[in-house]
Amino acid sequence: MTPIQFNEIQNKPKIIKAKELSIQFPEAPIKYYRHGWQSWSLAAWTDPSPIPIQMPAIFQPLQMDAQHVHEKYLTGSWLGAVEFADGNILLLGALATDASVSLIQNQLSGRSDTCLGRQCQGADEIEWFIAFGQEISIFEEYAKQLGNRLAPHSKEIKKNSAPRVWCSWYSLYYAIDELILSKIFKDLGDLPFDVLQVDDGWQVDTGDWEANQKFPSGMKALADKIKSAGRTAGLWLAPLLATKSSKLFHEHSDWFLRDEHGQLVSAGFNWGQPLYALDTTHADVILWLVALMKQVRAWGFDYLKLDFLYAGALKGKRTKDMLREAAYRECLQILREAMGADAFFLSCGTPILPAIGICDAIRIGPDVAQFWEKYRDAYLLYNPTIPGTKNAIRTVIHRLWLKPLLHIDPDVSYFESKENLLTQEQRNLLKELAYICDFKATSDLPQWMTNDEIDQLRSFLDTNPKVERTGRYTFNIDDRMVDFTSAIPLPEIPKGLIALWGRLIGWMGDRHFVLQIIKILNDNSLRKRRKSL
Ligand code: 9PG
Repeated sequence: MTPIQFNEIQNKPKIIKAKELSIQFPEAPIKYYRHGWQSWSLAAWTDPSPIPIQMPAIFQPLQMDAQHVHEKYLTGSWLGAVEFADGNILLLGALATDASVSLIQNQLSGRSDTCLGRQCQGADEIEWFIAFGQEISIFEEYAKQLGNRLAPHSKEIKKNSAPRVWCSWYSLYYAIDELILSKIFKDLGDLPFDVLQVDDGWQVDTGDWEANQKFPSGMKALADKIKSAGRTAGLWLAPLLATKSSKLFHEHSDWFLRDEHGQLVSAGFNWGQPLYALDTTHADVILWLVALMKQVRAWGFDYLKLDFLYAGALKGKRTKDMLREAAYRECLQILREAMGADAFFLSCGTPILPAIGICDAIRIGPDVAQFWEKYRDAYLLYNPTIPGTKNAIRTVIHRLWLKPLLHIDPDVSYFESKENLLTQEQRNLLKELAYICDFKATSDLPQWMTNDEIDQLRSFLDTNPKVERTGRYTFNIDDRMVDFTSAIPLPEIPKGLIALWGRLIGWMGDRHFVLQIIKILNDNSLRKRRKSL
C-alpha cells in the first residue's frame, strides 16, 4: 500500500503509479461521493456513513457491482471523493479499469484488481489521479486524464451532436408489434427525430435475436420502413446474456460464464427468468457476437442500443484468464469493430470506465418512468437503482463530468400528460436535463399528446439552449434558473417496524414466483394500454 501525504497534493493534481494506495486527511469529511459500477448503479454525494444494502438481492448483479455488496467500507467503482467543511473536495480516481476506491475512516484507499491471487509485479501497477480543490475543475481534470488514456478519439466521437431519438420503450414497453410501430412512425409526421429506435419486444427470446411472430415481415422490412422516411433505424439488443428458455442456451450451455465450481454465474433476473452471461472470451462466442452485429447492420439498423452489457464484466472463470473489466473492454472493442465505425453505438447497463473510448454514447443513470418514485422501492427496499424519474435524475446529475468524453444519455423526457403521473415541474426537470446532457429522446406517442404538447416536443427537439452550471445542482439554461435539488436526497434509512417490513418485502422480491406474478400483472396492464390505442 503506497501512502500519499495530504499536503503533497494540496496545490496540484498528481498522477501516481501504484497497485494500492491510500491518502489520510486531517479532518473528517462531511460527504462522500460514491460512484456506482454501471449505468443504472447509484452515483451520488451522500453522508459518509453506510446506507442499507439495496434489495431484492436477486437484482444485485444487474443493478450494482455484486462484488461490493458486502464490503465493510463505503466503496465505489474506479473513483471516490470526499467533501470537507470548507467546500473543497479530494478525489481519488483510477486511470484504468478493474479498480475501486473505499472510504475507511479518514482515509481514501484505492485498490486495483491486477495480480489478485498471485505475487504482484511492477507491471501490475496502474495510474491513479489524486486532486484537492474545487469539485467542478477537479472532475474536469480527471475526465481529461481518463480521455488521454481511454478515449484518444473523443473529439471525433463528439464532433457531431447526438441524434434526436424516438424510442419505443417508455410508452409501449414490450407491447410493440409491426402494425402499431408503423402507425406511430407515420403519426410522428415531420417531428424532427433523427432516429426511430425499436426497443425490447421484437426478439424471439433473450439470446435469440430474430424477429418474433409480432413482426411477420421481419426486421429488414421494419428498418426499410424507418429509412424510407429519411430517418436512421435504431435497434435494442442485449447481446451478452440469455435466459434458459432460449435456443442459444439450449444449444450452447457451454458458452456461459461459470464460477470456479462450475456453477453458472447469475446475471440477475428479468423477463420473468434468471439471466446468464456469455463468456465473451470463448472463441465461438466471439464469432457468434460478430455475426450478430453484422446481421443487424445487414437488416439496416445503424443505431444500436446494446443493453444489459454488465453481463460481460461479471466475476467468473473465463476461457481466457483475464481481469473481468479488461475482458469486457476487449468484448466492446470486438462489438464495435463488427458493427463498423459508422454505426452509432449506445451502451446501456454498462460498467462506465471500460466503455469510454469505444462507444459513441453511454446511459449514465437508471431508467426514468412515468412516476417520480415508489414508496416500496425507495423506502422499503432502499433501492436507488430501480426505474423511476427521481432515481434517474439523481445519478445523471452526479455523472455529468463524463460529458467531455462521449455522448451522455440521461434517458427520455416526457411531454404527454395523459399516461403520466409526473407533475409538469418534474417533466420539466427531465427536459432541462436533456438540454444539459445534449441528448434528446422521448417515447411519447403522438396519439397521447395534445396539440400543445406536440408543439412543446417540437420546440424541445429544435432548441439548443445555452447551459451554464452555477452549482452542484443548479444551472442557468438560457434565462431560466434550474435547480435539481428535489431529486437528490436519498430516502430516510428505514428503522424498526418499517425496516422489518422492508426486509420481508425484499425476501418476497427474491422469490421467482413473486416476480413472475408481478410480470403477469404488468403484461396485462400493458395489453390494456395497447388495446386503447
Ligand atoms: C428494455 C429496457 C430498456 C431500458 C433499459 C433496460 O431490473 N432492472 O433494474 C432493470 C433496469 C433497467 C431496465 C430493465 C430492468 O431497462 O435501461 O431503456 O431498454 O432495458 O428491457
